[in-house]
Amino acid sequence: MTDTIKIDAMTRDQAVAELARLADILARANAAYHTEDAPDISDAEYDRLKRRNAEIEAHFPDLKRGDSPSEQVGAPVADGFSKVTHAVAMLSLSNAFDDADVSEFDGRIRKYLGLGSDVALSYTAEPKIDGLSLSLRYEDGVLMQAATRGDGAVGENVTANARTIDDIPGTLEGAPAILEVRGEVYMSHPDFEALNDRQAAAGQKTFANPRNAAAGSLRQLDANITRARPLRFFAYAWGALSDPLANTQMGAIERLNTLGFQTNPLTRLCNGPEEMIRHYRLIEQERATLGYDIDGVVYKVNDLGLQSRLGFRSTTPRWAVAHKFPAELAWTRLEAIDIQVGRTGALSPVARLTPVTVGGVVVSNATLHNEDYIAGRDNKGEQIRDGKDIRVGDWVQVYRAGDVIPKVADVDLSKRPKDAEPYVMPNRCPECNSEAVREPGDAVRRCTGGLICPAQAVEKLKHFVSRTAFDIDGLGAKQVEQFHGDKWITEPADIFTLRDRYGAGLQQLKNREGWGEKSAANLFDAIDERRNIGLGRMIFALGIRHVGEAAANLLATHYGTWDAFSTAMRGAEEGNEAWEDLLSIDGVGAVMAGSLATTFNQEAEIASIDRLVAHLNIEEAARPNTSGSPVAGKTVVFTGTLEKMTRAEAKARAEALGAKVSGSVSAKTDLLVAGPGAGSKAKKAADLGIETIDEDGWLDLIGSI
Ligand code: 9MJ
Repeated sequence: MTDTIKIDAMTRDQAVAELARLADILARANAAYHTEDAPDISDAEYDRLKRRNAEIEAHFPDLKRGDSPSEQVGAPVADGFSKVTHAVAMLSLSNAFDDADVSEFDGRIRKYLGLGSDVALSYTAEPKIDGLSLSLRYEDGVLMQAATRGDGAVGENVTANARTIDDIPGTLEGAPAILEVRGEVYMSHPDFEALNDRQAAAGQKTFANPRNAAAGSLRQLDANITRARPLRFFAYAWGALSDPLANTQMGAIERLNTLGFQTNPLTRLCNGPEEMIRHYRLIEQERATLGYDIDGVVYKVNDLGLQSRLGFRSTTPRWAVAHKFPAELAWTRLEAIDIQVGRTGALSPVARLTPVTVGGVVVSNATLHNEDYIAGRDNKGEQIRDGKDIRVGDWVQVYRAGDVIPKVADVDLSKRPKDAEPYVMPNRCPECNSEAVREPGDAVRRCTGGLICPAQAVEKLKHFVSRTAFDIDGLGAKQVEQFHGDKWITEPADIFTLRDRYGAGLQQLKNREGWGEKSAANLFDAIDERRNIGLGRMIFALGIRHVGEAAANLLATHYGTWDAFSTAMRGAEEGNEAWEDLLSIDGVGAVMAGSLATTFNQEAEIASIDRLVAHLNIEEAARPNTSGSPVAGKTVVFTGTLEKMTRAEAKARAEALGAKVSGSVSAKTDLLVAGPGAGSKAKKAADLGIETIDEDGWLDLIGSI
């Protein structure tokens, strides 16, 4: 037993194990003492163990744990969790909504890998648990850290809480030295009902659904509360690994199960879309009796070698997809159509509904998309809903899938009031009365007020501070609206001068209604913290049309620095070199490029962006880890026929290794990879004296022949 080992004689491995054991005993003792009022060890023994823990930490300072008992004085720190940067990003999944999407997923994969339809390709299919994902880091078989997904790159350190979950082993036998296990924390239906009953009986808040209950329970600052909540965990994936778990997804899941994790018993190996869809139907049938919430079925390419060739798009793996269950539906009356003005000036019609419960949630608003949608046409002018239009007073069918905004799907013409009139979209902005026009090819009518439209300005600001953009603690949509209303903040740059203008003097934030000394100081500090910002977040935060989070990250990785990005955007003009370079990014098309170029050519916009940038330190984008890559920073051109990989795969792999892939040979080209049939490009490269190799030479060079 490690308790008897003298600290002077301890090996590092013994110290790791003993620190884990002490953390566990002391956390349990704390729980027993604080929440259950039933101490399970004597005070003297508690003090002795705590001392022993501190002495081991003094001997091995680098082994001190994230959740060290020395840092805990009865209860954990009260103002939030520390942040954890995931060693391997925690990804989300792309979605499939019908059978055709599943076949397309298989088709995409075959195309990417260059596999004909005659080649066997198997997939795992497993229920998609509706909980919250968690990453567990084990070092030498000892649980060292548990982190929530957060934004995928940085999550919250919830180690002390994860230790209270029975399905999460504290130690593992025979695991790789480094092993990050990923899976879902969830709450079963009976446990959820019982928890809500207890909460109600104690006069405390109840939870709307098991997912919220699980999230609320895991994210407790006091691990003793988490301990009293019946959370469970299914393992289904992994992050950093020192040795592979297996050669296949199925083998890896079985290995995780052998190591002591719960894995889902409905996981099956399927040979192709037909079997996948059959298993989906079976899981759908069993859904109601499983005893926990699932919201679809996840398919993953079984061969891990192929998974690694397929790699990732910016936020989702190419080798997996979530086949969602159909949305929940309900009928209700459309009371009114209101117009909301978005940050890009888009006029969006919103349905105001007689409140109705859809899948356990009360819905009173739904999106109506745009005027064509209301009229019964899609964006190509073709009929939807058999061409039925939507009118105020109609009975409409509302649906919601997962967390998305509810939508109006259908209308019941038999219940239409006699005096109902076709809806007419306003041709003036309801907020600033500027003309609202619809450009050819745009599905949306837009306010032309630009920066003078208060609705656009406030929506831009809300987007700027949103969770996936600047994410400033204490500055949400509500606060931004108030500050904008009082002209304290009219553009993003104003946020960063708030302390100078309202931190002291006659008019002060702390004297505003709803604010006090502490909350004002906290806000100023939270703003200061965000003066350092990642390039991807910065680009996304600008709210440029067509530039979503994934695209912003692609741009950040491509350009690396704010200077490189903004210089390129200011110089981009259709057809020139900067424009072509922008289009060479996989995932950037002409529409997005046009939107970026337009934004960076408007004087008022540029001036506003420059005022903002002056307050910031924009961090360089994390490049893919290309240390040791023989092609990092090189410009590579592929030409001719590739036989062992498709062009898309070759490009994605070269980019992952830090190379830039170009479509044409020029003096800037470092390397030409020429397959059979290479023509003018090979000749030009020879003329320019550019190194040329064949496909095997390329695979040899990047170390994967
Ligand atoms: C859930 N939620 O059950 C994944 N998931 O794999 C399963 N999520 C996943 N797999 C890679 N079964 C990213 C997410």
